Amino acid sequence: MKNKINLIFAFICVVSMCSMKSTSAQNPFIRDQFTADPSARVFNGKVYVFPSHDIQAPEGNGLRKDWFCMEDYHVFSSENLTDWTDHGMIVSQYDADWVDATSYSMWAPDCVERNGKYYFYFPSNTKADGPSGERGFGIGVAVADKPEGPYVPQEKNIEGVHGIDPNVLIDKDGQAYLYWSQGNIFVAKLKDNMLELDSEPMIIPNLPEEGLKEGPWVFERNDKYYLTFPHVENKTERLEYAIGDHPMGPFEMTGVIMDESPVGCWTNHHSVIEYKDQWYLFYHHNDYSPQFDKNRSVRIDSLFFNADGTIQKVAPTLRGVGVTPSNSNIEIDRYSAKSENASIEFLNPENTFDGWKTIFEKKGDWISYNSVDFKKKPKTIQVRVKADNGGVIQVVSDNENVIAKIEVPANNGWKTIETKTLKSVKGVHNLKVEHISNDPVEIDWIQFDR
Ligand code: FUB
Repeated sequence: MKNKINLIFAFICVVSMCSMKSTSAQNPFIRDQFTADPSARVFNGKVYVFPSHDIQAPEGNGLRKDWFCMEDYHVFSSENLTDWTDHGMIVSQYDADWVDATSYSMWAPDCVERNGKYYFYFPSNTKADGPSGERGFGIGVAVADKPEGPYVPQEKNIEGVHGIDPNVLIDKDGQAYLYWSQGNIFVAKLKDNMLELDSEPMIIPNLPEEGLKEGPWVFERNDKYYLTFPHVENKTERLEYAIGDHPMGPFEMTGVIMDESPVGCWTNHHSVIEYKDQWYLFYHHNDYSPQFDKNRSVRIDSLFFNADGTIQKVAPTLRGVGVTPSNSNIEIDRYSAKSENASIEFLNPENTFDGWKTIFEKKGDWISYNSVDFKKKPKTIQVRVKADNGGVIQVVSDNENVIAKIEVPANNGWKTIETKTLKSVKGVHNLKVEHISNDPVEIDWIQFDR
């Protein structure tokens, strides 16, 4: 009996050690590691995100310092798109017999559910002497009983598939299709076992001929099939789409979902899901690594369709999606809008994962942050702030009530100031933080009733 109790205790400890919770309704939404190529899926009423896991090339093994470097995958889940759980590492390059474990090339994956099993598709460089005997990028599958794993990789990669960026669509009639890229975008039917091709790979025609195409993501809505993919039309990737009446096409090029990164992040890679009656675009940007665009971070924004089924272009935001509880850190640097002179900088450029701060240089600077959820009327506000000469800021709600005025004493370091609120608010509100004094003020976060 005692042994049984010890075993249960050990199991609970292992499970809780493997799952880390963090709150972020803002972009980027994974805050402690680089993540890219987010494939989002809805399983059992929750959103699961299967991203690539960018790292910096380890020293001493001859890897290029200026290239993608990925050793393993984690999976993340959320019910509200605000609180994210990291379920830990699910597959690494050392787990699959066919993977060249010196290549660090675990690029963009995908995962689908069929008959209660979870099929995780991932590309990597193959071993010269591996089970398939072929070199180059192959795509393998790992299978689990739960989205969080444990996943068991198949011994061989999928025969007949050479390339990267797997994506799987299971159509309404139960037929599964595998899409991938290698210069062009390919499609083939999958057998019911989800592990083997059931048709010859076909290049999808009628897509742009010039410029790299990769990262296919196919979804169905109102009997139309959307083939979405990153494409280099000019200098860097932008997200484009084509529409067809069948999973294998023909598809007709229709438009752009997201323009090129304004700061030159070379890749973008995305997925599209509907969750709780809202469509979302998951994509990536190099938020935590502005100097090196192969260390990326995943983001979410809402996506909307026009009445004719075309997709409205998505403007990337820092605010992201979901509501932010009023009693959590409200990172106003992940703003909804700001005045021209309000600026954002890293708190600590040496460790960008520490996050950002808002800088108000002049009187009248402001920043707004939407969808803060006041479950209770707040009595106090806390602000982490820095102001060498002191200053005053105020927080205004969307009905123009000044909720709080915060007098910041002169100080030369970060301080958390607490002040009583002036007006009560309840429910979900958009907030505006305004600088109403003359000297510079820097803000890390605000919070109510800490
Ligand atoms: O993450 C490595 C590669 O960069 C992906 O496979 C591509 O889609 C691009 O995002």
